[in-house]
Parts: sequence; C-alpha cells; structure tokens
Amino acid sequence: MTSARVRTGTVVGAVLLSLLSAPAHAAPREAPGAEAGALPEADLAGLRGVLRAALRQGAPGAMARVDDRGTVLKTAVGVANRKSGRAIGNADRFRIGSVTKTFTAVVLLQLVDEKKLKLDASVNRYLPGLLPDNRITVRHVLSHRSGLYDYTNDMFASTVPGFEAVRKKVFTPRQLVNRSLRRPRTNTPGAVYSYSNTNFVVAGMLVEKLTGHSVRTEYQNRIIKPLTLRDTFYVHPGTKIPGRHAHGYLTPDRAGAALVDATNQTVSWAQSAGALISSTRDLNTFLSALLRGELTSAAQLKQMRRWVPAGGVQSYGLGLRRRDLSCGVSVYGHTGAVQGFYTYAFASKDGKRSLAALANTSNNGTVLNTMLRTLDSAFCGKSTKALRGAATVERHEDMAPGITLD
Ligand code: HEL
Repeated sequence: MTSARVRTGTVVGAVLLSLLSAPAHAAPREAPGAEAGALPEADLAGLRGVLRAALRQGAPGAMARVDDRGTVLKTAVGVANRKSGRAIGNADRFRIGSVTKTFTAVVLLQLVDEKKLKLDASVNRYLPGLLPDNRITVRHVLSHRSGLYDYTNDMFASTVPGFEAVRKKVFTPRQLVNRSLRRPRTNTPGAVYSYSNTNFVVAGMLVEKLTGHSVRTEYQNRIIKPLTLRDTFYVHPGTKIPGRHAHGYLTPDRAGAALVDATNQTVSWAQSAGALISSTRDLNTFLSALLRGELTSAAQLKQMRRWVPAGGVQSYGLGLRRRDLSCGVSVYGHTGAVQGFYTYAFASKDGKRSLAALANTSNNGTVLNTMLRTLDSAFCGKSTKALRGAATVERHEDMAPGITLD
C-alpha cells in the first residue's frame, strides 16, 4: 500500500457550485468556470479510502493519480499480480477500455481540422456501402447517436464464456460492424444517445480509410509521440501488455467463483473502441493536453464539447464524457471497462487538474461505483464526504434517451 505527495501544490480556495438541474430534453447545463485554480484541494486521504473500499469489495488492487499544475498525488493499494503478490503502483500499465474512444475521436477531429473529413457528412460518403442508412453521419457515430446496435451486448451476455470465446480471436472491423447490422438499429440517426462500441469501430475504419494508415500508426504519430506518452500502446492483435503492468481479473457472473486472469487477450472485439494500453500518468497527460487545446483546434475541441444528455449527471460530446459532480463541478474524460480493468480518466475544464484511477477487476458493479468516488476526492476534495455512497453508475445508464442538438 503506497501513497505519495510529490511537490507541494498551490491549490487553494474552494468553489461549491450548486447542482445544476437539467431539463429532460437537453443535456444538463455545464458548471461555469470550474477551472483547477478554483477547485477545492484534492483529498489524498479520501482517495486512499476509496481505493481501500474497492479492495474490500473484491478488487485485487487499485490506484489513482492526480496531476494539478505540477503537483502530483499518487496512491495505490493491493496487488498488481495475485500469483506473485507484487504490489500495484502507478508505474503499472493497464488496459484502458473505452478511454480509447477519446483517442480515436481526437484523431478524427484532427482530420476535420485538416479538411479531410466533415462531421456532418454521411459515413457512407467515406466508406461507401458500409452502413445501411446514408443519414448516419460522422457526428452521429462519435456521439453515439447513430442507432447502430452494440454487438458486445450479445458477445458478453455470458461474461466468462463470452470473454473466453473472443480472448484470442482476431476480427476485421467489418466483421464487427456486420455483427451489429444483424440486429435492427436502436434509433433513427441523430434521434437519441445510445452507447455502442460499433460507433467507434466505424470511427477507426474512417481513420484508416482517410489516412491510408492503421489506427496504431495514427495514434502513434498524432498523440503518443507528440505527447511523449511512454506507457501508451496499441498492440492489437498482440495479446500482451508490454513492460511492467497490472494483471486484470474478471469477476465471473456466479457469486463466489474464482476471479479469471484476463490480462492477455487481443481485445480485437473492441479495437479502436477500446484496445489501448496506458498508465495513470499518460492518461492525465493526454486529457490535460486535450482540454488545454493542444491536440485539436479550438473549433474542434468545441465540437467535442457539444453535449447530448447521457442519463443522470452524464453528458456525451464527441468521444468525450462529461460528469457533473456532487459539488457542482463538471469534469471531462472517459471511463473504461475491459475484462479485468476499470478505468476513470477525467480532467477539469481547463485541463489543469486531471485524475486517472484504475481497479484491476471488472464485472463488479460495486467496485465500479466505488471507483466513481475517486472523482469526488480529486475534484471536490473533502467537501463531498457527506454525499459519499450516494452516486451509482452502471453500464445501462448509457442507454438513457436524449434529444439531438442539431
Ligand atoms: S461498457 C461501459 C464502458 N465501455 C463500454 C466498453 C467500455 N466495454 C465493453 O463494452 C465491455 C463490455 C464487457 C465487459 C465485461 C466486464 O465487466 O469485464 N462485462 C461483461 O461481460 C458483462 N456480462 C459503458 C461501461 C464505458 O464506460 O464507456 O470500456
């Protein structure tokens, strides 16, 4: 169990904005001016408490890192590897699941900046005949409003057998899209938010078509190299996490059954929707850079931050989630759930404070809900103690209906 505060920060002051209520037909209003300098000081002891709770609830290990204008807070509890008993630490790499979607969206928005792609053009304009409806636009795909069915609902209906059936498989993106198209669309294009991995498989296909390169090359050249992300890799169809890493432990559906070490897999079922590997440091660097406007033009960042209601305190932009915290602060980033790993990666509006947190288990909703509280500790500080335990998340909150912005 470790905890460290590196360099004393100058985080001062507190702003407790009242909770903003959302009209049913639109994304809740964004908290104004939630810049890092106005936030309450991050609560390291609270963060450690959250991680310890995750351990009690079944996570073998958990860790979190907060970066705030040169100050780094790090804490970790439990193990990276249940066999060897090695302690988990923030230097461990891990699978980030759908936080990958933010990377994929950034690549596409850079292509918009380069005038190679139009957000409101039909996907079929770039990938002729791929989708059965010409009305599905790039924007619909990036904001989960295409209506394309999420093929992983069927794939992982039964958790461990579903995972073992695809652990070593290599799919083409088209095969994944075809799995989705066997099912009816969930909504007319643009009508509502309905989370689907299919959207970001299509996004990856757009990247490859428009650049003539693999998504791996584009992540590398456009994000990983410019930001010097030393722990971030796209190894698909490789199955191993390079270097020092946390093992990921999948929780079976049957209560009491032994955890399954799910570390090694192709993640081919997700690819550009969820196959990246990273670390807490790299995720904080990435999200900070994104929100500071270092990865896209201001105009494209604004597009990423056009919100669609995504249920409760959540809104979705383009490959970007917004969460409105209990202290009235809005934070921006993504969550990830890939077999064995739960990730939270969020930053303040100005990108100056960021949090990345990981529990090395999955299919354990209690742990997922607990890890959500790392956001309160990181961005609301001690001010939210009374509210702890109130917030809940689950995969299905993503299925909330909303209304289009355009
Ligand atoms: S689910 C989410 C999260 N996203 C989506 C994506 C990701 N991950 C998946 O689609 C994997 C689903 C299976 C995960 C598996 C487990 O817990 O390891 N669960 C089962 O097999 C259940 N039967 C919306 C939570 C996101 O936050 O965006 O990552």
